Amino acid sequence: MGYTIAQKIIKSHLVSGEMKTGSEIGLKIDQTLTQDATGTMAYLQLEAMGCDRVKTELSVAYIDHNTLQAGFENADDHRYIQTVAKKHGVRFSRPGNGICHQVHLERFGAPGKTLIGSDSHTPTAGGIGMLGMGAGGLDVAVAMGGGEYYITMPKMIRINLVGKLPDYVGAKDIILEVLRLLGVKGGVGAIVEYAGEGVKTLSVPQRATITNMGAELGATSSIFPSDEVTREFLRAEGREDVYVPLQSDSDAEYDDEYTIDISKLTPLAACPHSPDNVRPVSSLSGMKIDQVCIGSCTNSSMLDMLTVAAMLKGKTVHPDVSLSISPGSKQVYNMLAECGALADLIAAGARILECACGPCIGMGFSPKSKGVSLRTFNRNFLARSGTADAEVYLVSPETAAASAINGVFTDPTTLGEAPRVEIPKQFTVNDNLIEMPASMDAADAVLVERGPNIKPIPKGEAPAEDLSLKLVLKVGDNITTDHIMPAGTKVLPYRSNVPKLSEFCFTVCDKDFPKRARELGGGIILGGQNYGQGSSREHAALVPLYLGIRAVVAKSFARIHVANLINFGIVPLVLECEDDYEKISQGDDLYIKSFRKAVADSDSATIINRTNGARIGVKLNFTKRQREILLAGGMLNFTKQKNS
Ligand code: MIC
Ligand code: SF4
Repeated sequence: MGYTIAQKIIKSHLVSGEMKTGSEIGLKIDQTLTQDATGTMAYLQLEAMGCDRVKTELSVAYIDHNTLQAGFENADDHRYIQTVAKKHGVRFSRPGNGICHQVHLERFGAPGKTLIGSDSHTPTAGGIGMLGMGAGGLDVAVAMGGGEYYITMPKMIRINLVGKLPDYVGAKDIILEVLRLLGVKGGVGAIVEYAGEGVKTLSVPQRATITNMGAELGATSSIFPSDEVTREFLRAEGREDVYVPLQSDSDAEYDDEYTIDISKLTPLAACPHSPDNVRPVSSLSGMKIDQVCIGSCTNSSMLDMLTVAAMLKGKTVHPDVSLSISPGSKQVYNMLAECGALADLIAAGARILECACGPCIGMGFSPKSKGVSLRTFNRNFLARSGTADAEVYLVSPETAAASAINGVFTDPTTLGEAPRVEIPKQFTVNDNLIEMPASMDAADAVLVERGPNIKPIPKGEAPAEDLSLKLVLKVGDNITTDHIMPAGTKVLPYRSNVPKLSEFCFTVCDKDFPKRARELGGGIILGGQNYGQGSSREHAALVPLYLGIRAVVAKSFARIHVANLINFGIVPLVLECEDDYEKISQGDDLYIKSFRKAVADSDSATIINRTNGARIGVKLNFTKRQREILLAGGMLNFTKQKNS
């Protein structure tokens, strides 16, 4: 039997385990990336593990999330990351150089290689035929130290693309269609591969829009073949030398297969508050809008920006609409300036932001109360924009630009002839904002600067003999990491300060949660399906740990989050029978006899609800490695014990 693209990359990077769907495998990681909102923790952990020099082929530290610098906190973190990167052999992408995924695609991504990043949208690299996966900072630190990255061997989903996109329909509409088909849980435990004739019609940035938002399917990764289009992109970046062709074998087997005729697609929008709540733009036409934001790692390439500039040229943004544009990288920004398209955007009245995550992570540009905001981003989770009652719709740059001009939701296909946009054959390459690390000899002399915002990482604890704790919070299905640990201007500056962050934990769902958890000295959380979807932020585990959470019970968990819980010694327990969710209420006294023993060697345990007498079965489906980590009270303790 032949191999899929992903299986080929996995096979050539397999260090441990068997390539059997559902079993744990350990992979050699060629490249890593971090960003500043997760990076401080990752490097603190690298230091705590005693690793002097990274062992990967390439590791890059980006500054792109926390660039507002409303106080000293972000700037402190930037300087810490800059100095720690220099000392440990990591390249540093300075603030102003762009969004990690966009820059990585442009300057470092390579077909056939593996990449993990402390950001859930790391699969963007799949647009160039690279196996990119999002991970918690601790897993990235381990990979930087030369350790394997463990995943569950994914199943393979193939999506055949047929035809060619019509005018005004973008790559974003393809991935929105996939989200409509599969839903936010549809990719869990899977790698999504794109194939078929339609693939050839899509440029690398378009492919990257699709693989980027594969994160919203819950997929482990998404990937395109590496072909002549890939080679052309790499040539334009002056990096043709890293090109290798990569296709699936004709007899490769897939677990699921879908076909999308992209020539029949119409503009789509993901409606509040979930990326899979997809409807045709035509059904929303005429709805009054207040804001449009164009950018983010999903839609900020030269192609996206040129398309928007061509649509805005000679027009004025509607008086009731505020339009922000953030190009994805300095390269894109520079080229927009060089070709004059930037002038068209400015003239139309767009508010041009720096090339960073910006409004996507709630760093400014929050909509007005009950505001309707159209965004070319990838997530429209409740309150992520910074305005709790805002209605955020995820759309393509084409729909965004058309609507910004008209002041109402506008289907761009109604606008007449589409502008023809050509991306340059050669990109402007200037890596002057990427700082090289110190040489081995000079590394000792580099002083790592730690500002007062950087606080120690909370320590995990080994599981108690018997677990006896209260249910401190009960939440529903599809709880995102933005619910658990919100972001935005007020919170993000404290990503290196867990005690301060804890004041915001779960406040989107229940503003009293931090106080209650503190008063009770911690407890257990109960969730529904897909608990912890969204971001890779390990703060969604670290902060509950700090508040004394020892276990989370749920109907099911999202991949990266469950790994983060285990890494920090919080035991994830899966309900054997989903209906038992009803048998536990907030405030109940829960008891698991011989809890520690169950973590050590049992696949199941029974929670006794001492408040109502119910007995609830839970599964502990852990590998031997995961049990050892949990018993040690988390990965850092585990690594220390192993090394002592
Ligand atoms: C996001 O899009 O939610 C983020 C911010 O990029 C996160 C990382 C973080 O929380 O720092 C992600 O996607 O992993
Ligand atoms: Fe940044 Fe938004 Fe992309 Fe996350 S999804 S990396 S916040 S641009």
